[in-house]
Amino acid sequence: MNNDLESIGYSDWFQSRVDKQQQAAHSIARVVSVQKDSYTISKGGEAVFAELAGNLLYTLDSASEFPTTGDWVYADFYDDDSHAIIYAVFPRKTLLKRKAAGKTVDWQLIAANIDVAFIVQSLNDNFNLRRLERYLVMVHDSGIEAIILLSKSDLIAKEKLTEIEAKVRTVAPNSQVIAFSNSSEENLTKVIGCLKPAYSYCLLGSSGVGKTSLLNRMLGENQYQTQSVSHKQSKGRHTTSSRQLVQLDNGAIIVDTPGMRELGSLAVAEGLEETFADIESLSQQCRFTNCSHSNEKGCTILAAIEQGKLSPSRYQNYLKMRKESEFNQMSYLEKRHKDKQFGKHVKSVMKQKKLKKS
Ligand SMILES: Nc1nc2c(ncn2[C@@H]2O[C@H](COP(=O)(O)OP(=O)(O)OP(=O)(O)O)[C@@H](O)[C@H]2O)c(=O)[nH]1
Ligand SMILES: [Mg+2]
Ligand SMILES: [Zn+2]
Repeated sequence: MNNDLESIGYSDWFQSRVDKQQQAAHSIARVVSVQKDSYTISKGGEAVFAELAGNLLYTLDSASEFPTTGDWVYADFYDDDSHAIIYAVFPRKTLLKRKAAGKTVDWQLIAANIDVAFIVQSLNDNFNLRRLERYLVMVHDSGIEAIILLSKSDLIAKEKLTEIEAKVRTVAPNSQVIAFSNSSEENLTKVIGCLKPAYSYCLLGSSGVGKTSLLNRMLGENQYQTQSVSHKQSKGRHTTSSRQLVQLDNGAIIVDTPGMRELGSLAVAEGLEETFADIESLSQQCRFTNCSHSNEKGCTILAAIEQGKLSPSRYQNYLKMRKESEFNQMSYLEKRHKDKQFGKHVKSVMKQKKLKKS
């Protein structure tokens, strides 16, 4: 395998899915950033300006098929690698996406082929267990490992911190949780110690929690712009507005993302199962297989809530997300069905036209 590509995350997973024909015709590269109609891509060195081949543009039929930050692509490089054309996109190992607001069915892509997501909440004012659960569901659904970072530990008292950490462990028993501070540098080396060469990471979390500040700390210089929360509120916009892959000195690859006001709707059956494994397993022990967990005898969920083993708000949040996810999955399938029928309709109209002509 090519060492330069490996250094930016290429692995056996991608190698075993390589398209022999594409590989023979083109180079392999990774999408570093996405602009409106163009990209920058890299073979391990400098990022190069790239555009989509007309042919590819023509065959992509939904927004989620377009290349996104972190994608592997087949491309041709021209003029001493000063620009490039993208011909095809590799299968994705993981994909972070959220449903765009509104009634559209399409997804807004956040990043592809991320191995580990840092979910950041600030300890002073952004901390919220229910929101954390939403992020966990999204990350787990993509098959990505989650590390929970509680930022701005300099702003709260030790006892309060211990209390919050304990709460976080109840909603994410299998994830690493680190409280840290960009300002006092508390636990900063511990956070940086999570980063492994050639692994891809992303920073997720609300605006103002300190994602970009952390990236700057990781880089050891203030390369990217950060902004105080109050200043942001007066301007009403996020400081970070683009997503790009950044390689650190130790070889880890990281994507900073603009803070998301809301995660959008979910359609995430698998993510729910993993994030709420405790509830899923409790519900399998109810006396009745069709238990609605509302008033039945022998309901293990109601019993767990009664005994204080399951927090009612955690259970409520689970129900809310499950409902939302079921609804979105259904409407998605329905939309696909409609699209197919529309396709058939177009075909039959074309056929009739042809018949009339002949
Ligand atoms: N006290 C304290 N302030 C911090 C810490 N980390 C970041 N800040 C401040 O919080 C503000 C927001 O930080 P950013 O790094 O811009 O936040 P962000 O998550 O990148 O925000 P968006 O790009 O809008 O999503 C800045 O004023 C930072 O100086 C910290 O650990 N402690
Ligand atoms: Mg930022
Ligand atoms: Zn039950």
